[in-house]
Amino acid sequence: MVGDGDRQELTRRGDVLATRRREYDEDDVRVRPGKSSRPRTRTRPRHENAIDGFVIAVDRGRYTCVLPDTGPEAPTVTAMRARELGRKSVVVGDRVGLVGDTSGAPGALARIVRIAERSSVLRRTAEDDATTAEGRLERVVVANADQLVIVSALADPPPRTGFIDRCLVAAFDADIEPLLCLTKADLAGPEAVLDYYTELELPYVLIRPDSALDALRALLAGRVSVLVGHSGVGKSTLVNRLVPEADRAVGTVSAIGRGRHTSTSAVALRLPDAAEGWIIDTPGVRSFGLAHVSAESLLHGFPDLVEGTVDCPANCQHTADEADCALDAWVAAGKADPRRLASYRRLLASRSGEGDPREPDRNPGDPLAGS
Ligand SMILES: Nc1nc2c(ncn2[C@@H]2O[C@H](COP(=O)(O)OP(=O)(O)OP(=O)(O)O)[C@@H](O)[C@H]2O)c(=O)[nH]1
Ligand SMILES: [Mg+2]
Repeated sequence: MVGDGDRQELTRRGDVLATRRREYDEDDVRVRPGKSSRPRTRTRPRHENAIDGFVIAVDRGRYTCVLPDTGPEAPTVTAMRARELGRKSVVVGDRVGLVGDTSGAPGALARIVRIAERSSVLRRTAEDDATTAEGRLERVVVANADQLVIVSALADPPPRTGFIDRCLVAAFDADIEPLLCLTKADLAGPEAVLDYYTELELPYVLIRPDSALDALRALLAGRVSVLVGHSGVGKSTLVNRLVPEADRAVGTVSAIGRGRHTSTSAVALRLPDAAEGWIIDTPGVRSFGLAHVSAESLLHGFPDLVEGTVDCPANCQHTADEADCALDAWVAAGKADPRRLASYRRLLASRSGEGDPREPDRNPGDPLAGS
């Protein structure tokens, strides 16, 4: 039996809970109930006081941020994540809300209380195969990039169009504009690679140690660009040329054309002068897994093939064993390079768990084809 007095007491408690519940925002949904019995409202940072920051580096739970409208001389702000962010990851390129000590003084620590909606998210998976746990392990490489600079050396290590194709798929999937950056043009010519992409009208730049970088600088100005590529292709070397004070460590390439994974984390660097842009150096990757991209979306990375699928039967999977896939006729008619179709089909196959996507010899007739 609940007496009147008790009922009032219950109602009052209910009101208090309801009020508290209304004060929570969507971030609280992800918070696991803490062991502490203190009301969470009291420990929550005051979001309305948060100031904007841009994450330029992440290192063992510490986030280096710059504040907008501050010049290159302004101190950076070191921050940690507020507990209430839950499992949301903060990555380089994120625009965040900061509270606490944002002075940038030595030892000062701010807190990230908010992650702004991302205009783009570049992801990659460890493997292609979405049917295995490792395959599904997904990493956000960077947030809010507007340009994906696919860096490939023309030699040492040799170019791999399979890898470039994967990056193109990731770029189209994330709605980030691709730019092909062919380095070490002093060691080999770009003809073979450019020939492969003839149908694509892919913007590209050629880099040699003594080349002027004006064309590249113009393409980077005013944008957030992220460099991706195998280890040893010269990403950090390029960043050091673009941003002389960057001082990024540069590695050597072994006799068999393998880089040494010199860079170990992504870092955003402000482009000098009036360029108003950012360039993000990333660690070299062995592969660019695409398990997070649907089979349907894979095709968007192959704009030269898209039109060829118009005559395909309904539900055509476009694989090599689809007898009526119209892509074979499309390529036979010279509308696209047969190597591009082979590359697309290799990706389709590796997504469904067939074969090792990183195995460069899957197409022995085509030395460029590895990924
Ligand atoms: N010949 C030649 N060598 C280059 C060029 N660019 C870079 N290198 C050399 O390539 C090697 C690797 O360069 P890095 O800049 O460390 O390569 P990275 O892509 O940052 O490698 P990771 O950090 O391991 O991913 C260094 O020995 C550079 O001197 C180039 O245009 N021509
Ligand atoms: Mg590097």
